This record gives sequence, C-alpha cells and structure tokens, in this order.
Amino acid sequence: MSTDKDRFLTIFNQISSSLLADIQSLPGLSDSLKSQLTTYYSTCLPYTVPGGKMTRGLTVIKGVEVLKSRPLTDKEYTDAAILGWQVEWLQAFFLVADDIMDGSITRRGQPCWYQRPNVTQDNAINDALILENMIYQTLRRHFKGHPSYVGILELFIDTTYRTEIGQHIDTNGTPYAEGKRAPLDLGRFTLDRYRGCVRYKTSYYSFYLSCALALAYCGYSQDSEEGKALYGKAEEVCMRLGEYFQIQDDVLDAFAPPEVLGKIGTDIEDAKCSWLVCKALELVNEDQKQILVDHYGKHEEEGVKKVKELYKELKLEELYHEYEEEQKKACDELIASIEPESFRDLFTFLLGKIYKRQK
Ligand code: DMA
Ligand code: MG
Ligand code: MG
Ligand code: MG
Repeated sequence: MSTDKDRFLTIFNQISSSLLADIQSLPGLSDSLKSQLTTYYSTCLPYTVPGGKMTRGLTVIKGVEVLKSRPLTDKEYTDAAILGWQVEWLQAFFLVADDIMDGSITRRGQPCWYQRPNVTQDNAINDALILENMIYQTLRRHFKGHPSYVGILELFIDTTYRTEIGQHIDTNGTPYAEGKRAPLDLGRFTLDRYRGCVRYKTSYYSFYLSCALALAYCGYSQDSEEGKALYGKAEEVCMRLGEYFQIQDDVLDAFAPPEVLGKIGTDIEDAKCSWLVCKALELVNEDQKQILVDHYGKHEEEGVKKVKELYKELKLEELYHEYEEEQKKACDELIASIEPESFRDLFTFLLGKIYKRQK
C-alpha cells in the first residue's frame, strides 16, 4: 500500500539525516559546538515530527497516486513522501508553538516538547522556527529543479500565513484594550467567529495543503482552467472536512480520555472559542450562563468540572453525534460531485480517517 506507515517513516529518517548533516557542515563552528547541535536536534526531530497519525503526510502520497491513476514509481513515491513529510514538519512547527501558546502538558502521549526537562521555553520557541525553516532546506534540496518548485513554495508560504491568522483569532488576540487583553467576553463566542477561526487555523494546513501539493506535484497549475477547477473543488471539500475535524478536536478536548487522545484538554482553562462553548451559549438559560461567566477561562479544576457538567446537561455530546452524521452525509454528497471520478478517492480516504475518530 502506498500509504504504508513504515515505508513512509524510512523517508523521515533520510530527510532528518540530511538535515543533521547540514548542521555538521555549517562553516565557522568548532567540532564540539557542532556535535552539541547535532545531538540536540537528533533528539528534537524524532520527538516533534513523527509520532502523530501522519494523515497529512500520507494524504500527499494518496493524492499523487489518485491523480496518476496507477501505482507510483519508486521516484514518484519518494518525491510524494518527501512532500508529505514537509506537511508533517509544518505541523511539528505549529504544534511546538501551539502547545506553548495553549499551556498544554502532553502531546502524542508524552510531555510537550517545551515541557521536556532539558528544553526551556526559549529553546522551544526557537526550535519551532527552526522546524519551519527545515521545510525550505528540504524543498530546496529535492525540488529546486522541479517545474512546480515555486508553486510548492508558495503553497507552504500561503498556508503558513493563513494558519497564523487562524492562531491569532484562536488566542483571542483581537480586540485589545489599553495595551492589555480585554476581559473575557462570552459574546465573542459565536459560530461565525468559530468558522473563521477554524478555516484558517486548521483546514488549510490540515487538509487543503496536502491535496494542493499533490496537484502541484502532478503538474496542475492554478492558472489553467482544468487546474482551477481541481484546486477549487479540493478547497471546497477540505474546508468542510477541516471544520468537521476541528469540531471533533474540540469535543475530544473536553470528553476524550487523555490516555487515548494523547493530550490533556485545555480549551476551557484557555477560554477558547470552542464549538462546545459556542453551542452552549446558544442553549443556556440565565442560571446556566452564570456557570460560564464564573468558570470559563479559569485554571481551576472545580470550575472546569462544572463547565463540563453544564455541557453534559445541555446534551452537547448528543448534539455533536447528530452533527457528525449530518456532516458525513454532506461530505459524501459533495465528494460524489467531484470530477474526475478518480479524484474522489482522495477525499473518501480523508473522510474515512476522521469519521467517528476517537483520537
Ligand atoms: C490546532 O488547534 C491548530 C494548530 C495550528 C496547531 P488546537 O490548539 O485545538 O490543537 P490541539 O488541540 O492539538 O492543541
Ligand atoms: Mg493546542
Ligand atoms: Mg491552539
Ligand atoms: Mg484542540
């Protein structure tokens, strides 16, 4: 299978060996300094990059295969896997930063990178930046002569920007008063804000980027008529899948067992514009609303428990299950409208990865 994880992981090892060799060949640094750097990043890379579900990376391979409508040659597989790993590197960059921003404790079943005993928050901020830069080192090494090189670079640059806009909305960064963050305003937690936030912080990098990279690698340009239709359709489906995926992420944040999810939820403490709080605010009476006023956005165990009890009382999990079935149906219908028919398999693959996911 082209989406075999072990085969994909062998490409990770090759990419990371090259990146570590780059460090070894940096000019003007002593051997002992270079060896310290290599030791540090030979821990950082396997800790922060693989270890997730790797769906974003595998999607690029699946996409190239679907577009070629035949098994890939070794060269095509390797190229697609290298591109796929760059999406995983981008994800690692965002997650290292996101965990600092969200004050998270665990990720993928282990301490967040910035929480590791030998890593300071200062280290981790810079590591996030280095992880991002490594994407461009690897792309240059493998694709500099490729006809789609510039298109591929632009996809990464544009997606990064969009995700950062989404993260800004997510951190409640706007508006602010007198140089300080405004006090918690529950009125901000509307589905309209939610949709904008999620489209930017999640859908582009988690779904659209991988599909668009497959298109770019296969030679489809956004400027051609045929290309425009394919990128456009991919975007339409990916925006829907991305919103559905983030709503799942929000529900799992509150209700999934951390040992299954691999991370401990922080959305209530962090006053996130979560789907749950948006829905709750649509349904609450005055007394119930007071629970949110008193306890949302505070790092207090008892208060967080009360908010979760309110979510249960409002039957938000049941509401979510209904939503999930509606989304599944709507996605199936949307996918069935994609032409050419062979391109549909890519989105069916993605939907299959997320429908009823537990982590
Ligand atoms: C995910 O938001 C978005 C990015 C860009 C990482 P999140 O904070 O809900 O993700 P998680 O629940 O994995 O920390
Ligand atoms: Mg987070
Ligand atoms: Mg976050
Ligand atoms: Mg989350």
